[in-house]
Amino acid sequence: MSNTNETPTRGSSHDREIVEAKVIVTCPGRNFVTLKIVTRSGVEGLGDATLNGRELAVASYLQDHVVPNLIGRDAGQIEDIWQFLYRGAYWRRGPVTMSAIAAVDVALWDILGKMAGMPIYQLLGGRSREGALVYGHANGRDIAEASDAVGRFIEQGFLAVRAQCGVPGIKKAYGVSSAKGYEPAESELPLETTWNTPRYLGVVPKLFEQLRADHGAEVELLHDAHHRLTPIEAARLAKSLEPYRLFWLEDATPAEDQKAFELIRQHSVTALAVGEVFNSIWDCKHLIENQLIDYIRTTIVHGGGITHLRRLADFAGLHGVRTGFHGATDLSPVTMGAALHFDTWVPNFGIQEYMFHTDETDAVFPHDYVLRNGRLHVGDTPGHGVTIDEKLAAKYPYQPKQLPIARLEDGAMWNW
Ligand code: KDG
Ligand code: MG
Repeated sequence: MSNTNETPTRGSSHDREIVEAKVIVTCPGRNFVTLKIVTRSGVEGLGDATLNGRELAVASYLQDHVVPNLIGRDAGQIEDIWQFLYRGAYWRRGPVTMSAIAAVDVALWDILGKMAGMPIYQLLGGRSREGALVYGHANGRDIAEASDAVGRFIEQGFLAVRAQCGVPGIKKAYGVSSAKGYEPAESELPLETTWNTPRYLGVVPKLFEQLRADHGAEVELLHDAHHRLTPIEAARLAKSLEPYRLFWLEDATPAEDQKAFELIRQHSVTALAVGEVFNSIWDCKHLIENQLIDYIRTTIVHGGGITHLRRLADFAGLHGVRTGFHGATDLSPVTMGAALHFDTWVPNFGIQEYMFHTDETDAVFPHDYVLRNGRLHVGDTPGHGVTIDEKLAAKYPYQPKQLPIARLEDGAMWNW
């Protein structure tokens, strides 16, 4: 069998032997790293390994250290291959390792789905919901512009919208973009931005007061502080946002220090989300078992794939924490497809972030998920339903791009 669009027979372990694994780097508007695994019977699986601003590190990790280990293995042994790559490297965790493992894992789940003739959500245990509630990104240079942008999302049928606005005196506030899409990795060397927390803390409650006045009580509103605050500043912001009932306040403070969230919780009932930069269950163990957060943002590509995320989500579910997967445009449609299968199944689903990819990206990665009435729906294509047009991908060579950095007004480095 050579055509992966057909449903192959289940096959023996001989048929499932991995005969090829190929790393594809392409830049249809932004960089993506994709792993394609092929079995002896010709079944192909795709996994995303994109790590924004550090793409080539993961490409090399895969090409030089993972691919030689895959050839000859049984693609059906997803768990064993995961454990082999995690334990076998000796050097556990970290974004590069876990993104590489994720790419292998998702490609293998894709192959399994194709061999079984089933979409991945079915393999995970079946549908728990019709579609995954998503939130879009609205932003504006000031409060009025941001409110207009939220209004446009509501008109398009979005039920949940993340809102960011400019901060007076700050040239490039996080999440505020003049371009059509949000593409923060803009330049070969990092763009230097400045940051001023008191001014930010002054403007955000006013933004949400205006949004509730303009758009009513029902629409779900979200906000991302993007790691900018100290724990006590984060507590102050969370408390000041209580009257506007946010769906969540995201990344209020960097969570390497998981205990910092105790302080935020002591002062506020605003729902908290964190974890898009996490890559292991161990990064959020204290946060989850002490119920210091409400949503975990770690997603498939940076968190070791479906195999590890399933463990994380089950653990979170025990403690009343729901999923809210990262879904910015630097995560390729392959991650979005896999994440949506997970969202369709996972019992403790909360929400899925969704930003539109560019037309160029969509053309390189044809997919079967569709947006309807504020929810994303996966199709019933076996596997995760996302493919790659390799000829088209080859027309977009890698472009070195890094994320910006932030400095305080006195020049000291801060968190971007
Ligand atoms: O690569 C960094 C982006 O993914 C990040 O800045 C986006 O914070 C983000 C979000 O919530 O989508
Ligand atoms: Mg974020």
